Amino acid sequence: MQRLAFKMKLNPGQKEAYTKRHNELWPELHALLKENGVSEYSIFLDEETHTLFAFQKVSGAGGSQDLASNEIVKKWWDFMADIMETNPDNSPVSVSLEEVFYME
Ligand code: RM4
Repeated sequence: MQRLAFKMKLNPGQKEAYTKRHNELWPELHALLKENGVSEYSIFLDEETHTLFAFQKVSGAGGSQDLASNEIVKKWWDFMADIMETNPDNSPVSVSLEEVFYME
C-alpha cells in the first residue's frame, strides 16, 4: 500500500460548490476508485491560496489521477471543470507532492 498526495487549484469562491459536489460523489466514480485500489482519499482546502491538497492510499499501479482514460473519470472532470484549474482536456491541474514525514 502506497501513500500518494497531490495538489490542485480551486477557483475562488467555489468552496461550497466543491464540497457539495464531493458530498454527492457519483456512486460509479466511488466504485471505480475503490476497484482501482484507491482508499482513505481525503481532500483538504487552503482557503488562503485556494489550493486543494489530496491524500490517498493506493494498492495498485497508480492513483485517482492516473485514471484519465476512464469515461466516468472524464465525465467527472468535465463536470468539475467550471470550478477548478484544469488542463485543456478538463483534467484538473495536479501537482504531485513528496512525502517528507510519516508516522504510523
Ligand atoms: C477531485 C478531482 C479528482 C477526483 C476527485 C474525486 O475534484 O476531480 O481527480 O479523483 O475529485
